[in-house]
Amino acid sequence: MTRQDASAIFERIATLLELKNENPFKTRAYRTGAEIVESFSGDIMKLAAENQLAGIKGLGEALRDKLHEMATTGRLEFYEKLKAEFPDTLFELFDIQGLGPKKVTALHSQLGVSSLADLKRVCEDGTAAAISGFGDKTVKKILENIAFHEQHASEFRLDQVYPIVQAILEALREHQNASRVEICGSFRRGKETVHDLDFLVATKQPDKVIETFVQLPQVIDVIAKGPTKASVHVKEGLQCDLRAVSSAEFPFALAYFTGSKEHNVAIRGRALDYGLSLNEYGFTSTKDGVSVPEIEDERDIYRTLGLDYIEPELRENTGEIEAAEHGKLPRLIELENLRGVFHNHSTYSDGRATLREMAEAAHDLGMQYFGIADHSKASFQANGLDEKRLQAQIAEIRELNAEFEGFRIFTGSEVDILKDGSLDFPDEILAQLDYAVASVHNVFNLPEAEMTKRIIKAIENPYITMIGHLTGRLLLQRPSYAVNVSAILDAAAATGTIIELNASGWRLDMDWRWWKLAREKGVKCSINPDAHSTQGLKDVIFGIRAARKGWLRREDVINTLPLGEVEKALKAKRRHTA
Ligand code: DGT
Ligand code: CA
Ligand code: CA
Ligand code: ZN
Repeated sequence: MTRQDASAIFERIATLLELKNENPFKTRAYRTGAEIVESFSGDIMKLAAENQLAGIKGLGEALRDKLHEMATTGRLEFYEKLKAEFPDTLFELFDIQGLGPKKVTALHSQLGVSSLADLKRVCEDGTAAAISGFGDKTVKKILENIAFHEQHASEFRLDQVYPIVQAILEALREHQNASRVEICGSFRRGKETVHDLDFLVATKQPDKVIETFVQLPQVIDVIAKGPTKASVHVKEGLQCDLRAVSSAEFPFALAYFTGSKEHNVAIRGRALDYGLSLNEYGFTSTKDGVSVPEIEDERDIYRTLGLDYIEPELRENTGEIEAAEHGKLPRLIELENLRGVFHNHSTYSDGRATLREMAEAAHDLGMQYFGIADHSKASFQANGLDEKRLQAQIAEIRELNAEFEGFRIFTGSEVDILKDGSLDFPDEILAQLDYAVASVHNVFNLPEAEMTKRIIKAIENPYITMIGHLTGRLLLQRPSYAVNVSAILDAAAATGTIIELNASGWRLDMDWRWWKLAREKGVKCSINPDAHSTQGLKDVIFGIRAARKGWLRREDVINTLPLGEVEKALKAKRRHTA
């Protein structure tokens, strides 16, 4: 069981106890426990398995025992029993945005709502709007959120599936009969959400590998099992397919099942021009005098067709084939290129680790600098800082910086863009910072023209170094607010304002589909984890995947610059406009 699973179970327990009207202190303990498990800096599941959890602040004996049980048995008796007291369908309600435990409790106890279908019915027939805490407006919003949720049913975010992919790849690679193992499909292409996971193995003994696959501990049920392929469900209904092929077929199957379908179609068409027919098993000659080449890996397939190797992230048939033909493919950024991060939070605002813990974690990850951008005062729900607390933070950073060598903490702020486009801090305050990230955190319902004007006004401020999570989307949960991204990019290019690629698996905002255009306009990117815990710093990997999918190179991303050069990049806009 992963720490994410354990944390999610504590979170569920808290909500179920709330539904049962249990003691709020007990509920609170589970919720805190969930946060600690999620953000603890060491290997908490290993410690739990070895009974080494004593002394972790906020984790009482009852929760320690439960973690131990989960880490050693993979389940929790207490949770199973608690869950059995409620209908299964009740859990559907928790996936609807804007429906917290309080509202769920009210709907459940007053109207007997126990499923998504029930919820829809009471929202549509007016009964929900009649109970306290639910006006017409709330009900309308809930119905919108249900519709959005249904549109994206059976999709999963990259960060949700990432640990599962790692675990399954590792298990298959350990198999003595598997010579090559890969993940294909949308996951390999770095999509921000996926429908299912497509694993591929090269083996001489498909039956043996398939038997191992269907018996993996993650598997909940087996959908289908044949001599060369199998499909299973893992948690929350996520489907995983495995196909077994021979070593000779492997590169062809890898290319085929990586997709995208559109890319495959174009590549197959190109092969025909070369007198070759291409499918998931291999090449066959379609013309006299054309012989089938020797193929060992995907690279050879592309080479045969007169193309440079196309990285999986680029295989969307959006110009990559032409670029590969003319030697014009970008050399894509890699995780190792990142030298530091901006836009992170600490306990000064809504982060779970102290400034020192965050900085040390960044240092331990091999970064050369760490930027702190806690919320500003208008984000009161996130414990935003006023001027005085910001000054205190700047003073603490100065002291901490004296302790490090070859590593620096930059002072920043994630300053709110207010409704009219003005900023939550005056210029005199912003001028004291090394950089500022400006973000929209409220009033999402403005018309597009007004929202665009609001953000452009912030962009025109010389002290705003970059714009945070440009469109405000939460993947699979909340759509973007209305904003003219193309106009924003023009304004960013004209002023030298950086656009963030927020690397949180929930956001991946600005979306990869915009980055190629942004790059062409000369807009620079900053890949920011928006970390609220030391663990959260590792989310940069999702940002890197999205950046690659957006055709970005090392030189397009400012936090690839080493310490000593990045300071200049942060100040460039001020010098030109202030
Ligand atoms: P998703 O929806 O997130 O699972 O996206 P994919 O791309 O992983 O789609 P999936 O799992 O249905 O299929 C995996 C790959 O297999 C897909 O990217 C391309 C290939 N493929 C599947 N069906 C077809 C097809 O009918 N024609 C072609 N050319 N390729 C296909
Ligand atoms: Ca797939
Ligand atoms: Ca599939
Ligand atoms: Zn934010």
